[in-house]
Amino acid sequence: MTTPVNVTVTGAAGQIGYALLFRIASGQLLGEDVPVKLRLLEIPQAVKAAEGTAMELDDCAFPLLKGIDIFDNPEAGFDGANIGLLVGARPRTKGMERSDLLAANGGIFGPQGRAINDKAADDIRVLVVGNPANTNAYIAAASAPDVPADRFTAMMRLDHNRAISQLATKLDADVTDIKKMTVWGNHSADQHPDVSYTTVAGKPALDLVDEAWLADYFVPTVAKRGAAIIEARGASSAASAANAAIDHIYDWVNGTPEGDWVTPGIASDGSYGVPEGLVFGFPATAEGGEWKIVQGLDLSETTKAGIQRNIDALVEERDEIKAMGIL
Ligand code: NAX
Repeated sequence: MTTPVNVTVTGAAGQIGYALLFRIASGQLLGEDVPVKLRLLEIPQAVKAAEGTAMELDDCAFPLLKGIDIFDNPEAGFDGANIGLLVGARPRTKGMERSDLLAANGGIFGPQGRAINDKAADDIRVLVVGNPANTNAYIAAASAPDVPADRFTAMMRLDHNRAISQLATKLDADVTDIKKMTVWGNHSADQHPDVSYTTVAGKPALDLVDEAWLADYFVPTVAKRGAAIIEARGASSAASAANAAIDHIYDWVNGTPEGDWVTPGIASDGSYGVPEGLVFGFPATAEGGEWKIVQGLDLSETTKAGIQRNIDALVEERDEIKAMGIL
């Protein structure tokens, strides 16, 4: 039998964790013929709740689930990990300054990056979901000097899927007809959803929607969808976030479909003027377990401005964590 893949999930007792773990264990993360072992990492106060979730996972009798271990320290949690889903983070609470948020998350993602550096398997692939996801991924990557930086990614896929859904609804199209969507930048309200190269059943999206709809409805609706979900549900996106994490890792490992691309947050190689190392939403394909940024796109002035806005925001966060001595 194939050796099980070790999947470490942090924040396993949280609401995204609850929506994510059952799908991983059922084979949706890696494929329906790939056995998995789950390694749940939580803070000590939440270990009991994680044990409860593990009991429910046991009760599903998933054929592909070959073990569940629960940890409250990163070295043990990431020992032998092939995939790391970093979901647990310090949320912004009322009155919290951005510098406090960055410092608190630096205190989580720095040690987790070091543990990944020292303990994870050589083929480790990391997706950071916990916010601020792009900068948390940057911190984790910078704390793991022995792991190639391109193994640390941040989740932009929920934004990407939201953009596809909004466009499909507008045009009364099937989501599967929509190809080559892009959400540039940061998983924040600064993000720049972009349909410049998107096709809908083979036709350019730009021929089907007008600029006013894009600027006044599409971009703000996608960028502020997280807040709209909180307003409606009284809690932040959970199942859709878990779904996007599954999509991101599945495509990374198994490859993206021919003729399409998706949006991961990946370490910039300098493409499109994004400073090297910043973890940024790019149009990308995956092949052989590696993301490749789609090259050579001509960018409109609107897209260039959107990219620059995101560069500015992420550079500011990066410089702030450096000034605080987190890295
Ligand atoms: P919850 O508060 O339900 O769960 C978070 C869990 O993380 C808790 O069980 C907590 O004990 C655990 N945790 C905290 N610090 C930890 C540490 N150092 N090690 C291990 N576990 C730790 O939040 P949930 O709704 O699950 O959201 C998790 C994160 O995802 C948040 O940061 C949230 O902002 C972020 N999101 C990111 C999205 C994205 O697209 N990138 C979208 C959804 C979501 O908002």
